Amino acid sequence: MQRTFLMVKPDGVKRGLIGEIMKRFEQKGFTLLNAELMTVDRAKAENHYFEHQDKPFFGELVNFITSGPVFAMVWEGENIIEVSRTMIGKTSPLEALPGTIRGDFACTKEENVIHGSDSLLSAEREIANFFDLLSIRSRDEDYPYDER
Ligand code: RTP
Ligand code: MG
Repeated sequence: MQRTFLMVKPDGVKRGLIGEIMKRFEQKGFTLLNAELMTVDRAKAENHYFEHQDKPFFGELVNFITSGPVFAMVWEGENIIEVSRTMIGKTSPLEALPGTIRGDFACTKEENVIHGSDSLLSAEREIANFFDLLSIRSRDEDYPYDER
């Protein structure tokens, strides 16, 4: 069982897409462990996207993520990191296929509705950046979260 960090970005929140996006992950059979509507300060945004700190779009990316509330979520499920990335679709609108979240709802590379962790390591790091780890419990009581 894996956990991942998914976040409806400010454009998705403004456009009223939270329900549509949550519905897709619920219908897939994944389990929601925590969620919060929050504004992201610059430190948290820079930490979240630290791997892109030397890219030319880094400043704009941080401006965008801090521009309005995001809906931060922790989900759990079988191979959820890879499967959720498939459900989200490619970064480029030229490559994001219909049926994926970005394919259906985004047409720019910058304002692309949703973020999803891309590896086990980034999932753990991103969850810890946005949530108090003690607030996230597996729904399966027989599988203590701190033994994973
Ligand atoms: P994310 O991290 O947000 O889930 O997106 P991703 O893995 O599909 O894409 P990534 O390469 O990690 O880029 C992170 C976010 O930066 C913005 N971006 N802008 N202007 C550009 O060329 C450019 N490239 C990337 C996008 O918002 C992308 O989601
Ligand atoms: Mg990424």
